[in-house]
Amino acid sequence: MVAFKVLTLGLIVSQAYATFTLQKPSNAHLQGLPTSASPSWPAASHQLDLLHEAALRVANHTIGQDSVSHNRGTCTAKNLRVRRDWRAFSAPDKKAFIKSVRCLQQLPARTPKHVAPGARTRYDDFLATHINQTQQIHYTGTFLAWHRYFIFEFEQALRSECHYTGDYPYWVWGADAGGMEKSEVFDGSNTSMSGNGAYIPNQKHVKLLLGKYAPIDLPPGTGGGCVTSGPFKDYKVNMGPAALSLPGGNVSTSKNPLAYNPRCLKRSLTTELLQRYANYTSTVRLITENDNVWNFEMAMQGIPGSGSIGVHGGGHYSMGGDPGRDVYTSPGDPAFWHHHGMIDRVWWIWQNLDRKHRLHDISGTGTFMNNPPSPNTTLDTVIDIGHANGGPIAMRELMSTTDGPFCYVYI
Ligand SMILES: *[C@@H]1O[C@H](CO)[C@@H](O)[C@H](O)[C@H]1NC(C)=O
Ligand SMILES: *[C@@H]1O[C@H](CO)[C@@H](O)[C@H](O)[C@H]1NC(C)=O
Ligand SMILES: *[C@@H]1O[C@H](CO)[C@@H](O)[C@H](O)[C@H]1NC(C)=O
Ligand SMILES: *[C@@H]1O[C@H](CO)[C@@H](O)[C@H](O)[C@H]1NC(C)=O
Ligand SMILES: *[C@@H]1O[C@H](CO)[C@@H](O)[C@H](O)[C@H]1NC(C)=O
Ligand SMILES: *[C@@H]1O[C@H](CO)[C@@H](O)[C@H](O)[C@H]1NC(C)=O
Ligand SMILES: [Cu+2]
Repeated sequence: MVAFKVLTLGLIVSQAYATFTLQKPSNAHLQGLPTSASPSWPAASHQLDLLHEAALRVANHTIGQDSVSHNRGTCTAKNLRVRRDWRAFSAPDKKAFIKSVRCLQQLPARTPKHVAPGARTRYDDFLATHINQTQQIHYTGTFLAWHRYFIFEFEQALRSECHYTGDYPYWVWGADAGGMEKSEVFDGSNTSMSGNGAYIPNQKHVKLLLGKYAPIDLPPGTGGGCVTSGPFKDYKVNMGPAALSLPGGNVSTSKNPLAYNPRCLKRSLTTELLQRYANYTSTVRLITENDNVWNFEMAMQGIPGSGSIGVHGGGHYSMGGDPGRDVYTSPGDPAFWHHHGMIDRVWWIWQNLDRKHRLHDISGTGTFMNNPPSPNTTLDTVIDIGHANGGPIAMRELMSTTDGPFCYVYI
């Protein structure tokens, strides 16, 4: 068994150093494009579309031209895949995606019992890997590329083991900042990723402990119990919790988060968190106001001490419940894949708006806020996703979505 340090987000960052400065971006390459975010959500939504279109033009134009991967040249316009907004999926498209996720949740695990006794399904192989590596893949130099590879290999498993032939989805946070209950991802219909949890009255607020920093107060949301409808009503989260923030301020942990602990999927949809941290304006700000990857990845995850949990934390915690409020166990919520599709899309937009400087930009080390200290992440750093899928792979293969193992763009 792996020695486990089960810590809350707060305890891990308690020794975090660093003062952060925002640099003035050099926007020469963004001619005619927004260079700052509009405070109006509809206007910012339009800005996001413009930034996306510009990124897509560049990405389409540079297919096959990347030069760092060993796989150079295997991605062409012919085998290019696209990733799409969940709202652009037809009902049959949505059902096909959902069906393949449910299929992975029924296939037997590959992870050996002695490695993760709770991993019962192929879906759990991904969950076990994320629990196991949480402290090496968040607030690290590998954060963006690791999750790019992780969701790509999940997509590969859907295709090769569950006959999925559709596109990979992303969740546009800003579109749901007016009410998550109406979201096509969370409305509880048969074409959603299931909806809210059963309503539990009088829930106290959640407090995210941030070590020496003031705790961040999160409202409790509109659900709290098990999801009551939709495709994942009977799905069981098999592992965790590892560091689950509970209403009232406690954190729930288990002695071995990889042990078998089947329980319902709980949610407590919290629109207020999307409004605060992941609205259209904050998404456009993230893209336009950060000119190096350190600032970008820190703003995305929330700069410790700033009071922000970023679009990344905003999306995760807005699902609420269990495992949505547990950084380690978050892939146990099947909407994880839509959320991280959007995370990858935002990185892809940011990269393509200044490919020359940003495609291979890496900053950070191999440990959560460099605690304990570890070497800088570089293009040569090798990551792996354990028994989930794929094999060990160098960061250099993961920087472009049309190079290395990848061949996709966002539309
Ligand atoms: C880029 O390629 C995608 C996929 O082939 C296509 O759907 C899209 O229209 C293209 N967009 C631009 C701006 O070239
Ligand atoms: C967790 O990581 C360690 C070290 O890389 C590895 O030996 C172990 O098999 C991993 N466990 C899981 C569940 O992937
Ligand atoms: C949703 O699926 C359930 C279970 O398969 C079924 O009973 C129900 O009629 C479906 N509802 C709609 C609106 O399709
Ligand atoms: C928090 O945990 C403590 C100790 O286990 C317990 O006494 C208390 O009731 C818990 N508080 C809440 C709000 O669950
Ligand atoms: C949108 O998000 C930003 C955080 O990035 C926040 O400062 C702002 O208040 C939010 N907008 C609204 C209208 O809530
Ligand atoms: C690691 O990265 C930091 C920040 O970019 C840099 O100051 C430092 O010199 C690097 N360390 C090594 C050993 O390259
Ligand atoms: Cu993660």
